[in-house]
Amino acid sequence: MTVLDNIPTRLTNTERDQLHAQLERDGFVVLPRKLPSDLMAAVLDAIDRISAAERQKDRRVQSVKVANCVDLDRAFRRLMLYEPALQLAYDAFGPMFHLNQSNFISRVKEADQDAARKDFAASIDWHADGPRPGLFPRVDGVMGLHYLKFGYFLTDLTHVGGGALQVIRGTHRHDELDGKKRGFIVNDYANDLVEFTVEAGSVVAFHQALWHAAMPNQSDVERKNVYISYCPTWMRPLDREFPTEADLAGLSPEERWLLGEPRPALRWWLPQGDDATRMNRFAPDPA
Ligand SMILES: O=C(O)CCC(=O)C(=O)O
Repeated sequence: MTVLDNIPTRLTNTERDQLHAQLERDGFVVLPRKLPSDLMAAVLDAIDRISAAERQKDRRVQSVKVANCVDLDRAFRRLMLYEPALQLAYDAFGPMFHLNQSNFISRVKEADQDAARKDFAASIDWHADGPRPGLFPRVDGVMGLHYLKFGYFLTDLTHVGGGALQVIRGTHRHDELDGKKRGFIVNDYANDLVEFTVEAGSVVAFHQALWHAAMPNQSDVERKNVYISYCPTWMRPLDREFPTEADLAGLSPEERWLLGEPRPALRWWLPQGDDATRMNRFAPDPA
């Protein structure tokens, strides 16, 4: 059992069964427990340091989005190893999964944002994740789960207009925006619209094909969050190249595995040695 702040974070087998069923039905779940506060503090500190450095480059107040953040600070690698996320990834993909993507966003109040910088770091309209989602293979006529994405919301979003993540329930089983490249109206889906106006420390997991969006932050609370996703080892990561042995110096066997340690081509597909057992601690507990 992992205990940080004396709070056990590991999911029970019953919880993981329920979450897995919910994920299949709705395309998303909110994890039952919040992030431990020491982990939150470490990640927030890293976000603030890196965002400050980015803003130094251009002193106009701006929202910041940084890809592949696991390579920038150990705090993000701790988050990459967050046990409940890896338990759910294990349930989705079995033992042969690794890191697909990591990024953080620090989203300032829209009114403070320079107009020239109103890009996808400032807000992002309705979409399903790609690359070009319609080209992913389908399973039984619907988009398969190719990666599972975790949103870690580190600042309060219970107030109105904070730029929270929104999703439309069940749309992982639809074509992206029902094929409406023009004329998509979110109110047509109002009954299934879910906005995560959650407390700091909340964690949301979702299917890559679920339609989602984040509107501009209209509040005074800077929205800070991290997205980390996992995919089978036979898929390449979305925002990084695989590391060399030198890049992995001093990292744990689990970190090496998730980051994609160098190995012969076939072993990305067929496990050898301890490949299929490296992530064993995230398997369901023995009955
Ligand atoms: O800004 C957000 O929270 C949404 C990010 C998003 O849509 C994405 O990562 O695909």
